[in-house]
Amino acid sequence: MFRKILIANRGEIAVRVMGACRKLGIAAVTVHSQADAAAPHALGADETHLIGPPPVAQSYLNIEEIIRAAVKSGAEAVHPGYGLLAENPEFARACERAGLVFIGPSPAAISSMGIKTEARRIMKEAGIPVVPGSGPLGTPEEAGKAAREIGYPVMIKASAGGGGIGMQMVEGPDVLEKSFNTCRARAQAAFGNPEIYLEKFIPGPRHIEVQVFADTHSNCIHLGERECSIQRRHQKIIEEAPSTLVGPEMRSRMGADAVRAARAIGYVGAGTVEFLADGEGRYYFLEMNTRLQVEHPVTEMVTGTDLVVEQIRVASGLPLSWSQEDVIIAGHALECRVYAEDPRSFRPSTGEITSLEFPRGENIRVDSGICPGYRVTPYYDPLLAKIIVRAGDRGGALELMREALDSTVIGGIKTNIPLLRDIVTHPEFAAGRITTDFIARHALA
Ligand code: MV4
Repeated sequence: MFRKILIANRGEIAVRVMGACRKLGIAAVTVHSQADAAAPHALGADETHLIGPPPVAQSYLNIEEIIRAAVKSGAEAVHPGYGLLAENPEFARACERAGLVFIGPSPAAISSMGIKTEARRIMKEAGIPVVPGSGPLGTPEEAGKAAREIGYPVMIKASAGGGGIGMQMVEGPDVLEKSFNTCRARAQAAFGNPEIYLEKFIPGPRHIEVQVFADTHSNCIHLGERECSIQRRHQKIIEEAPSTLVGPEMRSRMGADAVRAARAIGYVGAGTVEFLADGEGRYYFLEMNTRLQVEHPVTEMVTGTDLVVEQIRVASGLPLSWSQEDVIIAGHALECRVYAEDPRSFRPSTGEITSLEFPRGENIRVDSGICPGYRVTPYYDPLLAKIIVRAGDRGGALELMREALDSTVIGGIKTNIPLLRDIVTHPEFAAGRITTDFIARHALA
């Protein structure tokens, strides 16, 4: 087992990974920018290194500086968290070159899933249902031909995108060329890669993702699904496990498909296979995330696992701690993401945290990256904390979440807690009638 790990991230996830290191008796080294010298992930580490000025391009995305800190500290492995460098194959390769174990899959696995047309091709070949659609498209004429075959409406998406960034719905052939050019220009600007492709538009879909885990001894299992359909501008707000849409039969089919997807790319570590479900029992592969997800705690709560501890064990070469039969989904878990934003305008809110109180209780977990006196700046993701609850059933979890939200105090900045409260107390949400347009449909934003 490793003696020292460097955490190449910040905020709540850096703190979360530190907790797993503590459990395993591993020293945790963190990195911080000038804006984060007083952040919990810097103050709470066994050792922390200043890596640069506030902007991420000069600090948390500065591969050279992070590798330098890792080597200097004598760390044997690097945990990337999520976002930032977590799905950057260059970073995984730079770790390898420096003799550091990257806690995650191989650079090749990261690369193949980063290009969505490549991911779709691989999964289709592996026999996994993918959204009907095209390969990479070069010209509007090619796109027109593909769209006619698929049938309108269609979605145009960026190959290098993901998470809905840059995608556009196209109702019919008269607007296809315009959308094609817009999407292509946006893809080039956002990802430096103009490649785009088409998918059939799936109306009123649900976003359901399956947690998978593989080790270096050819074992691969799934840990059930998470429902992530409550989103705003492709930003998830509330996640839960299990999904109200998924029964035992669908779970084992989706789980088997997700495991097949992971095996198809020789996956190692924690991964997530995203599906779009149409509400009639059909589901389609959308993309695979080759990292630990923000919402991993809901899976941990219903399976009684620690996915970060397992990531570290697997990276050190140990076999998986569980077989498929060991994974039992019990009860219901919900996660609310607390963002630093104005609950009406959704504009980011910045300032010093003047007071802070989080709920406590046996079935309540709070993963947070802030403390009183910390200054929230506009440089980083506005996620402040995640409130996670568990109960025997969904109704109990909803009730406990409302109580947890009501006993949370964050002073000095604005947060989205009022919006979260509106959602968890909404009768339609309680009834499980969740769709991807829930917030807009119920005029909560
Ligand atoms: C779609 C879709 C309909 N048809 N693809 C948005 C986030 C990204 N993961 C994919 N997204 C979508 N892709 C096809 N072919 C509708 C969405 C979508 C969505 C999906 C899941 C959860 C919330 C959503 C909100 C808007 C659109």
